[in-house]
Amino acid sequence: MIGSTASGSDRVPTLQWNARVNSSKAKNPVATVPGSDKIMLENKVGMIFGVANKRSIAWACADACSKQGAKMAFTYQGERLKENVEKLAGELPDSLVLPCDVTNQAEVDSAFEAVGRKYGKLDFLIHSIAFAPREALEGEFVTTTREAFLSALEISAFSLTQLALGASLLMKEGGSIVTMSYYGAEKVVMNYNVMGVAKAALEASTRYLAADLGKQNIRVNAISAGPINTLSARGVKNMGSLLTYVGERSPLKRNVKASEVGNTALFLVSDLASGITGETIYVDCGYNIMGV
Ligand code: 1JT
Repeated sequence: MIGSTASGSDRVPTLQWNARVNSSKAKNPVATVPGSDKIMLENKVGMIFGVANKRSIAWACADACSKQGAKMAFTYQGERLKENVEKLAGELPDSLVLPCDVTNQAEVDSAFEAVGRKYGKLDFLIHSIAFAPREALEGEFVTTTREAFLSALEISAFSLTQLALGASLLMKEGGSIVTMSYYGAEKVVMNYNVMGVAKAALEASTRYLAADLGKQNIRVNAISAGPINTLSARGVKNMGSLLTYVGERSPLKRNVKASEVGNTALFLVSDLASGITGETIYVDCGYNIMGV
């Protein structure tokens, strides 16, 4: 049990480990509202953007949501990733796999249409996509090309607005949208460069979308995750030393795990977060609070 229990009308939802979904061997146990014995995302439908392989943050989110009963559609970008995503999604009941390159509006429209046809509604969307040309994530920001700037901002930031509009048409009973950001949105992180500018736009978009969609009971939040060794991160020079640096300085003295980001996404898409919108929540082992 986590937290305290109160009785009668003072009863505040606390969290308890759910025996139904957590076997004693479960690597990443998940929490549910006690007393109810109900799973958190029963009858909920989600869409997950950004799975490349099993180490993806998007997959960690899907895994946490699936353990709480959600059904999900997965999108992949490019034929190269199709097989990976089909294999992973194939492990989950009632899943759907769709191609979706966010620079192609027709593909985005068909993805939402397919979800509408299969499930008849959408309850949550997890946006975990970003792109910048590799050269743009090295050296100085001042040399960023127009092309690199525009593609990074289009794919990493504009896509949230684009997907939020599509999702809102299917979120008839309200919903929750979660996106992934990084500390470089707020402070200069060497080499993060144009991605930092894109993530700043993404976090601001989160607030503007939250303001617009609140009247439809759609919440929009960002998770600012600490660095994680994913496929995207592997393409980055000196990722190993960044992980060591952050791991040594964070209050928890380690790097964050993808499963911890996944569990936070689960919380944000669940009713436990019903009062939270427009926020950027750090899931970074506390790194961002440190001064010197
Ligand atoms: C992208 C990549 C977005 C890597 C990303 C990302 N958001 C966080 N990371 C990890 C990272 C990358 C750098 C960094 C710190 C963390 C790669 C593909 C494009 C999208 O700099 C210190 C460069």
